[in-house]
Amino acid sequence: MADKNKSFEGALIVVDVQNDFCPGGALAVEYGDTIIPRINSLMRLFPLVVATKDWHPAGHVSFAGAHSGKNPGDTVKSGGIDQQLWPDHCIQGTRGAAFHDDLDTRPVNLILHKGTKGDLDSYSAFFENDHETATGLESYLKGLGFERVYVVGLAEDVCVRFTAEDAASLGFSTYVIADCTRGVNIPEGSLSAARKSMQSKSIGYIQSADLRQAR
Ligand code: VGL
Ligand code: ZN
Repeated sequence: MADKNKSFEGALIVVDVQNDFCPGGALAVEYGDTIIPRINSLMRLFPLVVATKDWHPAGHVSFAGAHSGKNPGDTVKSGGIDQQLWPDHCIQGTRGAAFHDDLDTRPVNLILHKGTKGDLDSYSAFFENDHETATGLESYLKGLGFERVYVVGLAEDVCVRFTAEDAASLGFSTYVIADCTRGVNIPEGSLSAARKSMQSKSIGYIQSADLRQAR
């Protein structure tokens, strides 16, 4: 997998840079779009780029609208899993589910759709929320010889967090690039809890400038 023209041995995972997670979207992350120019320039430094899309069928189990009397922020039990409810978002094929127009998709090697089953959510790019059903990304990356991943995108306290934590537990050396991610912080406190949890799992927090200097 070594590509002498690229700076890093690791793969870059760009999580859910979609319209619905950016200002004006159904589940907007404040300033979510401001990370995109930095992600665009970083992608060029990596030998492999994976981009994920949250890609839900209409009526998905994570949608408050699919549970009568429930609101975003409530939690329900589904298949023995605590499912937090969100506004309806990233419905397959809609404008909200499309990548943000500013994201340069040309360097992307693999686009992974997740959360595609109606009754099971998937925050992580590696496993669905039953923590058993694999997406295939582990085998893909390991099959190509990657041992290190860098995670960027949206939202820091949800899909970036669970992607990074699964990567670390699968044995990848794992970094989150702090200025290339933003949190939704729902419920309040979720972002600080996520950072604490990631740090306890030996996930490195770095700045994109550190990466450029490491070249
Ligand atoms: C996400 C909430 C629900 C995310 C996806 O991409 O972080 N958050 N679905
Ligand atoms: Zn979702």
